Amino acid sequence: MKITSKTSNEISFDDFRAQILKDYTIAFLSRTVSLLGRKEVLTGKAKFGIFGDGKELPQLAMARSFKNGDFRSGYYRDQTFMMALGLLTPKQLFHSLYATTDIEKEPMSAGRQMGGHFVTHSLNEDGSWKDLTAQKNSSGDISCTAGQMPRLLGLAQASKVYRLLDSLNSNGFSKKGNEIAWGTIGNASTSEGMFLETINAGGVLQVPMVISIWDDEYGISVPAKYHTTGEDISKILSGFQRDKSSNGYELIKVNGWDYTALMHAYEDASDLAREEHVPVVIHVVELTQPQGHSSSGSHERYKSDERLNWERDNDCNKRFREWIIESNIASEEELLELEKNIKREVRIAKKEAWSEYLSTHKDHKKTLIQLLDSAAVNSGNRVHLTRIKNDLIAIDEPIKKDLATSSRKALRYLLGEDSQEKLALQKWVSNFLDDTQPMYSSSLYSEFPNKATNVARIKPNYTKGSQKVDGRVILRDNFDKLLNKYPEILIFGEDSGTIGDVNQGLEGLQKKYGKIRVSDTGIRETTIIGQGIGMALRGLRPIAEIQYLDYIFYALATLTDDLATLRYRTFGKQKAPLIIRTRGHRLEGIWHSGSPMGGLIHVLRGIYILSPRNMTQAAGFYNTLLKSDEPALIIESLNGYRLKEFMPDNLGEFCTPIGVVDTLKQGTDITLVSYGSTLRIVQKAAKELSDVGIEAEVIDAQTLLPFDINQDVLKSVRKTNRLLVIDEDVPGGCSAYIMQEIVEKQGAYKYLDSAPQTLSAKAHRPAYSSDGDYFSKPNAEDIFERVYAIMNEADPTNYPQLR
Ligand SMILES: Cc1ncc(C[n+]2csc(CCOP(=O)(O)OP(=O)(O)O)c2C)c(N)n1
Ligand SMILES: [Mg+2]
Repeated sequence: MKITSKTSNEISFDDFRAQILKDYTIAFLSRTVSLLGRKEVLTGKAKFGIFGDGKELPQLAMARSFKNGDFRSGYYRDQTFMMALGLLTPKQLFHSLYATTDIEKEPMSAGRQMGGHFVTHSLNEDGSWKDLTAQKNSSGDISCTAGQMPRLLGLAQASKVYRLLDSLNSNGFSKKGNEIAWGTIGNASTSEGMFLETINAGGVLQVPMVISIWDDEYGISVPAKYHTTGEDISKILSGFQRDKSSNGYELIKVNGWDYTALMHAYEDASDLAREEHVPVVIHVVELTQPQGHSSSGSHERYKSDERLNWERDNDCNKRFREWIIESNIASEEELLELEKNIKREVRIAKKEAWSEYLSTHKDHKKTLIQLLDSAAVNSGNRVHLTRIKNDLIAIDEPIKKDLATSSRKALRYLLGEDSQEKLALQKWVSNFLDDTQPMYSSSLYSEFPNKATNVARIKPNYTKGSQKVDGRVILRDNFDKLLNKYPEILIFGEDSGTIGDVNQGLEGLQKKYGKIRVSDTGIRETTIIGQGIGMALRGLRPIAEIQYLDYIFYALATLTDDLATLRYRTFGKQKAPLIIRTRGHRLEGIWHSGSPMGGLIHVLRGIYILSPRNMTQAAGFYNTLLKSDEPALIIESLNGYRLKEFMPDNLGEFCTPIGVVDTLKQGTDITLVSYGSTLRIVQKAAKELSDVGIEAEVIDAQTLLPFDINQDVLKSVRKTNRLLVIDEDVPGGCSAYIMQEIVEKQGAYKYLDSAPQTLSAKAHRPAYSSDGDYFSKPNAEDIFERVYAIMNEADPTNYPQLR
């Protein structure tokens, strides 16, 4: 391990001085924002504040070595870094504290994220990529500690892929793979599994990432001895240090108050990572947290007087300032003047941001007061309407909620009355809500013309000579076509490379396309997904394999916190069109169930969830997704790889539409909706029902998120007037979601002659073996009997009781 503490003497003194004063300006500016920002929370103007105080100096060093095309994947302490690169102004930071919903004013998330979550824009207004090599990039932060780590791995890996794959067009994404992915993480968060998993994977993959650990010896109130063995994370990581005989990391430890040592540490790390693609950890120690963790409480509660005194003396800005004066770079008076100006600048920024935040609300308030005034004049409820109006007048600094509440409550007092003024108020409320809701709800999925749900169906073509083959062969040959057609596709996962996945869906493809494009990974689901997210953020088209559906839970945090929220939390300014491939449905055993769809569809809103019944449908989904740019999870049917299907002629071309159901059997008596492998059992039961005169219509939901956007199930229920949803998830799981979609959203309740029902698996995880499956999940007899019971209730004469 290197301990760095050299002094820079490579540039002229004037340049050196100018650089230092510029850095001091940013450090002081950032600190002033932190101090004033916290006050905004304490006075109630902002809801929550978390700032970068105490961590300013190392971030200036990181910013100095950060180049165009580089990416940051960090956490909430990094405001100084963002300011140093011109990616964040004090005014924008105040806008983020207030949650201004205008993306121009609050470019981090248009008010969706708390302050301290940093983002740059990767996409143009029309959704197309910006030139990421011409700007400095920050992937969108999330609040979850260490959640930034898995994606960091992928951001770094993208450089490696762009450097090694000559065939790839890297325009706008990379210049020969010379970009570094810079990670930041707090000392306490290095205890998270995600951190350690990422460190190991980064060492194996040898990718250009520089991870800074901001070590202030605390995680909120909890001191290092509870977080870190031996209280020293770089000591722990020393086993990852590279040496002559093996790859690994370069580890650097540096004091967070030592300006020149920091500059050198970052220059060294940058050279090594950028040129040689060696990952580096910089452990920045002796940092402080002058205002305590966040606006939620003060640190005097948990730090000793001794520690508090030490922090005061060793505050990195204070020591930087002392060093500037001692080294005769600037005098005390010069610095005082500089500081005075900065304080004024920040106060102005704060004031302007608050007034801009309020201005549209105040305009609305004015209009609304006039409308309430007019509506009151001839109303029988004049007194009440005037009270609402006066209450609104009394709110000096209204938020949108105040406007919505008063106007909507006022309408209740106009019930039964008829006037132009009432109409005007009604119209205002509707317009206000229609305009405001998207500020909080847009961009969960793509809203651009190339969104996945706009990709049209292209049917698989068959000719007379079409052969029946194992389903996995269709998938394999389709992946072959796709790898050939899209050089930016990379497929990776456990056993995906050499053996071509555990079910041979990628057989022979590593040989054909090389070890970069079709690769094996370690057993580490979280960072497999992180690799995918990071690479997708940089223009590649990763297909990340999770070997079996039940093991996706190891990666669930990264999927739900990071991938699913990405487009939403960045207000549509970043995208990661990652495809996750896995297999499941009707497996046997507690950890091989293949069934837990309910959990997934609820926590993964923002990702499409597709459950193809066979390999042709699955291949069609891959083809569809690659024409678009949205993330999706595809769950192939494990027990379908060896079932025979006709081989289509147009591999790589045919497209299974997303959000469109398939009717597999026509019927008149009842609509049966199911998906995945359970569908085959439903089809079997439907045949047996036919034998007793019950004609069931069988519909494959096929895509769960989104479900049936053309409302075809409704058309079926209008015909059959009965509905049964069947799946292998727990009671109240995915089947309840499908039921809500059909009965409530599509309005099928109007056409039902029998109570709509669900038939799901038992509440426990499924038992092992064929009998375990039979008694855990709906079987053909269960389905037959449930349908028969519905018919018996409706028409006992023709369908007498079975048992
Ligand atoms: C997964 C997760 N667990 C808990 C939290 C709550 N939390 C927020 S910050 C924090 C402490 C982090 O300490 P450290 O990593 O040392 O960073 P510092 O704030 O000291 O810079 C905790 C526990 C969280 N945001 N995410
Ligand atoms: Mg800490």
